[in-house]
Amino acid sequence: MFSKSMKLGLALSMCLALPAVASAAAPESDDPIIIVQNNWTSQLVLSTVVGKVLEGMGYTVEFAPSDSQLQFKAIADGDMHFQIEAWEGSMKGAFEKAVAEDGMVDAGTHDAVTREEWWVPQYVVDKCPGLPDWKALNKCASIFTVAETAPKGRFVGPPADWGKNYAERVKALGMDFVAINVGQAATLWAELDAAASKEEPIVLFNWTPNFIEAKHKGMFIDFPEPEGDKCAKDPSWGMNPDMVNDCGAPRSGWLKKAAWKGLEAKYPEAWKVIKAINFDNAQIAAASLLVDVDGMSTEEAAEKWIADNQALIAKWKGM
Ligand code: TMO
Repeated sequence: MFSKSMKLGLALSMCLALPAVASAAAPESDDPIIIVQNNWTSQLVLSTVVGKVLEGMGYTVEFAPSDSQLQFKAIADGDMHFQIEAWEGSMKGAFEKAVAEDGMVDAGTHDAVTREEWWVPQYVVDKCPGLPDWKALNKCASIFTVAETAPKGRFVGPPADWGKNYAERVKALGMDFVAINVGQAATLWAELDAAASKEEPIVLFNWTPNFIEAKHKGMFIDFPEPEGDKCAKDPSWGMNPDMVNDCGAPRSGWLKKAAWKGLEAKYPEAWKVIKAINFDNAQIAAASLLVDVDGMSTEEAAEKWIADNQALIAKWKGM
């Protein structure tokens, strides 16, 4: 048996030998931490990055795919534990409702400034004078016509779960467009590549930070700017007095983290890491570029991103 002082000495030397103060007490529970995954590249890569970091601290991690609107209620209920990329343009309504009504925790805002909006490649700007103003775009609607939308123009819209009702915006603003949603993000880029190779007009949903900036020049369309919740909730606001959604998405949107309220008490060291995570635009764009331009798998991209960001990750861990 050890004497009291020997035990103390042993305990002290063990403490000194531990490299990471932040992970000294983890894992507080072997129950899995369930990380939400959505259907766009940066979210998939960065959620995998965070999962690997938590695994490295000794936690058991599971990933659960979720719809980007329904996820917030699931997080509030503790069925899933956190989300690393909640975007204002497409998720503000569902996010804020889950905080206000269901007790979901707003786990902080990243430095990244985001935008999700109709977007045209640069060569379209020459074919349609007056861009990026939405009224100028609308005057050119006919150059975006396809058989499916004739005589109106086609807006290549996002997968349905990215929240915005673009058909409603088109109606509220009286635009000569039909919104045709894609099933998955990859279809957006396939449509863009196909159009760009022939310099055919296209207007599609895009966002920033994203990998696209590195591959195609272009610009977002400027719609009337929303003012708080008024455009989404008050029909009398904006140029259409009878309808909501007569505006665009915010031009400088937030990017937030969302968490289950029980996370802090059950996994305190993991919570500190999640609180500390703060992505900027370049870090998010890099994550998507590794997959969508360099052709890596999500797993490979996560490993590469971790290797490229060692100092940052050490900071998350309080090292
Ligand atoms: C939800 N997203 C960032 C793809 O627009």
